[in-house]
Amino acid sequence: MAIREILALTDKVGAKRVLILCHHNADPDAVCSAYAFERLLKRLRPRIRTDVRAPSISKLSKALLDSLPIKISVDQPPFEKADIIVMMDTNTVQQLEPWGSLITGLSVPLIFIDHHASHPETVKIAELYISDEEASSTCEIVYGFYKELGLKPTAEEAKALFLGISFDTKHFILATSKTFRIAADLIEEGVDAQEALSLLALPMDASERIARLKACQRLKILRLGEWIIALTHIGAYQASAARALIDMGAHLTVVAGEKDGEVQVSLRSSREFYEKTGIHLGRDLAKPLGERLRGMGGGHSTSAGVNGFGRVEEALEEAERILKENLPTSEQ
Ligand SMILES: [Mn+2]
Repeated sequence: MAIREILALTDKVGAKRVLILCHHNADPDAVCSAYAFERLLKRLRPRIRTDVRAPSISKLSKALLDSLPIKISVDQPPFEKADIIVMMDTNTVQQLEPWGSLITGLSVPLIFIDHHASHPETVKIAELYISDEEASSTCEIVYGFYKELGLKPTAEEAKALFLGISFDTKHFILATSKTFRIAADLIEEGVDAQEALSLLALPMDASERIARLKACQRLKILRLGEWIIALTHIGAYQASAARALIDMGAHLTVVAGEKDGEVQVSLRSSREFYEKTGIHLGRDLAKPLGERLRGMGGGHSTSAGVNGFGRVEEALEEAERILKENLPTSEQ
């Protein structure tokens, strides 16, 4: 029904120009669903001129744009020229800021295609609201359009759809049986799953790689009971280094950095550490550490940060002291 309703609307208003928008900081699902939808619309109504835009594009999406023939501009579109505006992966116009407020004032029919919980304000302003909360991604909904019409995506469209689905399902961790069926279809259309998934790893520049490696070089490893704690310092990329150390096997990591007498600390722990010890990094480590460093600290259960004053050595010593106060100290 869905794609037929969209076509009925474009035909009814005699649409010559269709503007397709992604939410701000457009993620791969938004970007890829916009691309596939644009291609499909062009195939069905070749005379329609399409224009795909986003107020901003995520770092990962930008990297994907290099390997797919997707053209998306971040310039403000000439809204008055559009006969229909289609919002992809978006459930409120606020997600289109700074363009959101401009869109609500228009008399152009608005179409929303999305898989998030539908929003009552959007229901009011939408001419057509295609929302499927069961769908893993907007790309899954767009693939449904092809199915509905008995069409097959081209190899490039299939690749884009596969990328959007992989991203939104966290590499299929959140996939349903339907998602796997669609993924299988797309692979049969020529998608190289291994290559596509590798594109979703954010490229890392040389300075970040070196920062991570130096953080390892300067590592102090501590055992508190059954827990392995990794403490280190690095001038930049503290959060990236902290994530890397958790991936390498530390249960908890403290990465400090210093600049002009100010010290910044990134804290990460494994889920297992939090569940077994009940130590909440934001509350039990970042907050007291922030106070001891005459600054502020806070965050989530397994991810937190501190900004304060002093030297990295001091920050790491204080963090160690707080951990020893909170954990059984059978240090080896
Ligand atoms: Mn999405």
